[in-house]
Amino acid sequence: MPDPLDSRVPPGQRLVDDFPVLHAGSVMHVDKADWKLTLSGLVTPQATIDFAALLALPATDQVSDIHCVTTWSKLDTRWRGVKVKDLLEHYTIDPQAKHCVVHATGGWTTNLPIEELLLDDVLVAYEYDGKPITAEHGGPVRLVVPRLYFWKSAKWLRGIEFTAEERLGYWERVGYHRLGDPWLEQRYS
Ligand SMILES: Nc1nc2c(c(=O)[nH]1)N[C@H]1C(S)=C(S)[C@@H](COP(=O)(O)O)O[C@H]1N2
Ligand SMILES: [Mo]
Repeated sequence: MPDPLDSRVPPGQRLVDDFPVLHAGSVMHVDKADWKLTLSGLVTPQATIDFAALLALPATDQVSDIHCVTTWSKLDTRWRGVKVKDLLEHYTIDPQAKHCVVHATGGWTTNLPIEELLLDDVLVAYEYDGKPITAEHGGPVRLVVPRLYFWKSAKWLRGIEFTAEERLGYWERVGYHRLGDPWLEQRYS
């Protein structure tokens, strides 16, 4: 009998029950009161959104599977946050913008095509499993991009910069795949 879970586990991945903590450098400690998301580059108006403003936006509860390039996958992770798509509703992205650079506190970055950023399940998340996201897991606010390897899900999110050209992020510059689709096993470029 084929295991029905297999269809949810991308090639080369194995399931874990715990929630590993993984990042370059040290854990960033960002106070909710100081947290801000800056929208910059080819977007109007340029803006900063603080934590209260984020909480005031329509929230989404979502259950997603996540897949780290180091081969662990975790099924049914529960997040609450604001869809990027909803957050950007009151902003205009310049038609020349095709990519974005996602900025994290501490200088870490990752890159995404805008069409991936705007998928329905991409969240600016502030709760994990019914509780505020811990600092270890990127709180107070992280990005969650379930359809790509989990390194695209920037912890300690602080900015989204819209660009015409693709600008590679921290891991992408050292050889990780520019897109990182786990179903196509796009680990390295
Ligand atoms: N700011 C930041 N975000 C990051 C990373 C990082 O090094 N810095 N690592 C990524 C990687 S490789 C993974 S697998 C996930 C891990 O998230 P977790 O620690 O909550 O499991 O965060 C991603 N987001
Ligand atoms: Mo990862």
